[in-house]
Amino acid sequence: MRATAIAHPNIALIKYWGKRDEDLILPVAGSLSMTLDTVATRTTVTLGGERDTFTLNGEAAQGGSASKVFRFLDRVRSLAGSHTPAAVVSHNDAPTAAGLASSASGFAALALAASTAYGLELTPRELSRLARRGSGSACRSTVDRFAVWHAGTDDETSYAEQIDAPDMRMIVCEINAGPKAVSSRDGMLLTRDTSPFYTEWAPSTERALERMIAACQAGDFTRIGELTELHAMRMHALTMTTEPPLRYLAPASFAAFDAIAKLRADGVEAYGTADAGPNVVAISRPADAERVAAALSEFGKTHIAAPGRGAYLAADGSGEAA
Ligand code: 2P0
Repeated sequence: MRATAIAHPNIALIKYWGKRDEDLILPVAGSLSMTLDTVATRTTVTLGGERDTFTLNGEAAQGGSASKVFRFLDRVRSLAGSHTPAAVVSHNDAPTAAGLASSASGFAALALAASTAYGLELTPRELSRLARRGSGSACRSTVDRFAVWHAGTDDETSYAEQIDAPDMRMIVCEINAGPKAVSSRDGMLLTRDTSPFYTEWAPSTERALERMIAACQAGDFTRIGELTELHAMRMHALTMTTEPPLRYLAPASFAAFDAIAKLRADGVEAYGTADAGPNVVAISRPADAERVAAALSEFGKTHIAAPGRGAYLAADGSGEAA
């Protein structure tokens, strides 16, 4: 009747950008990510009450974010054969300060807390598929350490599972660049509808993913890094060809990529990536992370993340989110 789950964001090395099905949230291509051990979303779902409620960071949520959560609860109830409303109480460690999208950790935690509260016993694959329906990238935050999201062709075949990769660190650099960019969801639609390069994006991403999987299996950090930066640049190049152009990277983002290249020239292996915003995330071997963080600190607040756990239930089973 009540469950609390914790989940962390993930950052993709091969990016998800574009859907083949908006309702099922099936991507046009697979992707691969690291789940972070920093920044948590903690969510408690309690069954009962007159109607669904959603409290985020101590305030009753309204509008779009609340209706997304309520639609998600409807989906869980239809799986469980229940009509009971629920109270969702969620706390995000650093909703904006970390500069990390909260939808991945948010829906991964909600999928686990809600499915548990409604008495569903989901397999890891089923949990990943359920999280995907809330937000595509959330399916990867149900997985420990490194996840590959198989694009699949339908609801059953589109899920994330663990993949081995060498230990590494992500250095998150929060670059403050003013007004908020277009959301990923809207940006993906604009790209599909207006970029002349969109048709080549999906097959080239699948090829990049195959190469990335091979590099992970070979434990080849250098290759992983090269492919990571290449694929991030391709995603940003693609968004810049929409009408009107979507430019997520700021001048300081490019300066951070230059600093990463300079580190490499100086013998420190670091590689950069960036999501749908100006923040830059570098990857490095564990021993180099502090040096990379120092080099990026002039562009914004930085923190270092190691591979972390996929969504998990709170140990005591109670511990309601604040
Ligand atoms: C990724 N992003 O692979 C890419 C890179 C943003 C840039 O996954 O519409 O918030 O909820 O499925 O999951 C952001 O996409 O989008 C994302 P929806 P989501 O991390």
